[in-house]
Amino acid sequence: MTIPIFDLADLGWNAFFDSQLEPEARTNACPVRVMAVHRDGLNVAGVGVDRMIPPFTATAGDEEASATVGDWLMLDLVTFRPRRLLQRKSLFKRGAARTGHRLQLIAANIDTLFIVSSCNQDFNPARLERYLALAREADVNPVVVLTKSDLTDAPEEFVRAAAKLLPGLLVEVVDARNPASVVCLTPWCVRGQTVALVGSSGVGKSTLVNTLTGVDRIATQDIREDDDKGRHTTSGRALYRLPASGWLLDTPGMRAVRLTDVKKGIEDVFSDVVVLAGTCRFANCRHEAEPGCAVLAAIDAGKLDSERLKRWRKLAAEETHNTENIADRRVRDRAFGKMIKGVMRDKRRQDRN
Ligand SMILES: Nc1nc2c(ncn2[C@@H]2O[C@H](COP(=O)(O)OP(=O)(O)OP(=O)(O)O)[C@@H](O)[C@H]2O)c(=O)[nH]1
Ligand SMILES: [Mg+2]
Ligand SMILES: [Zn+2]
Repeated sequence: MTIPIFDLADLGWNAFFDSQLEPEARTNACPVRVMAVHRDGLNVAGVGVDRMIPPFTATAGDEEASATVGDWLMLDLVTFRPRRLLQRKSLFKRGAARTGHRLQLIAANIDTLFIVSSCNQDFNPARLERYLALAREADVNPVVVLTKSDLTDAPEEFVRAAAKLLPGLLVEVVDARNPASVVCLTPWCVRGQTVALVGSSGVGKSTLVNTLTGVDRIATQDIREDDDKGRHTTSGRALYRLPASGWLLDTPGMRAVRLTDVKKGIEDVFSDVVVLAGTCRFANCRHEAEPGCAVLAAIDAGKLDSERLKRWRKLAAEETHNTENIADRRVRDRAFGKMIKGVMRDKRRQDRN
C-alpha cells in the first residue's frame, strides 16, 4: 500500500464498526483494516498507519477468529499488536479443499461480490450457484460479471443463462481488458465500498482489477503452469484502491467451492424450487415420483429446469454433509482441548507435590 489514508470512512469504516468501541478502547489504539494477507503476515492500514504485522487470531483454536483481508482490528499504538478483531459485517468462507474439513476465510466486510466467469467453457451454472449461495448467506450483494465477451458471438446467451440462476440477479458482460467496457461496473465501486472478485483461475479477475484501477500492477497470465495448487496466477488476497474511491479485492482462483454453513444461502438461491416443494401434497415429498408433487409438475409444465432441480439436490446434500463434518470436528477439538487442559493440570499438581 502506498496511498496514505487520511480518512477512515474512505477505507470503509462506518457506524457499524464505530459503535463497537467504548471510549477507553480508543486509548493508544486506532482502527486499521487488513489490506492484504501474505503467508507470513498481514498488511494493515489506517490513518497514518501502513505496516506489516504478524498473523492475528482473536481466540486460539477458533478458525473464524483469524484476521482475514477486509477485517478491522484495533491496533495498539505502543506495541503495534492488535488488541481485538471487530465484529464483521459480512464474512466469506469455504471448506478448504485440501486440508480436510477445515474452514478457509476468504474475505470480511465485503459490500458487493463480483462473481466472475467468462463467456467460454468456464461458464458453469452449478459453480455460479455455489458462489451465489455464499453471497446470500453472507448478506452480500452479488453481481455476475461475465468476461471475454470479445471471444464469443453470442454474449447475450451467457447473460440469459446467468440471469436465470436467481430472481433479480444483475449480470454484466465485459471485455475485462477494455476500460470503456468495464465502466458498467463502477456504480458498485464507490467511496467506502468494498467489492470482492471471486471465480475460477484464468477468468480475468486480476485483469479486471488492473483495468478498473487503471494500473497494470497485478500480474496476469495467459498460459498457466499446472502445479499441485492448480493453475493460479494470483496467490495472495489484497485490496486495491480505485482512482475515484472504493476498493477492489482480488482473490486467487478457486478450483472447488466447498459449501459449509450455507443452508440459508442455498434456500435463497433456489427459492423457486423451495417454494414449489412447499406445495407438494406430502410434506416429506422427495420429488421423485410422488403423486401431487408440485416440483415435478412444474418441470412437466416447462416452468422449472430439471437440471436446476438436480443441482439443488446435489448442493443441499453436499452442504449438509460438510456442515455435519465440521460440527463433528468442533466437538472433537473441544474434547481434545479439555483433555489437554486436564493433563496440564495434573502435571502441575504432580510438579507441586
Ligand atoms: N480476450 C480476453 N482475454 C481476457 C479477458 N479477461 C482476461 N483475459 C485474459 O485471460 C488471462 C487470465 O486473466 P487473469 O486476470 O490473470 O485471470 P485471474 O482470474 O486473475 O486468474 P488467477 O489469478 O489465476 O485466479 C489473461 O491472459 C488475460 O489477458 C477478456 O475479457 N477478453
Ligand atoms: Mg489473478
Ligand atoms: Zn414434490
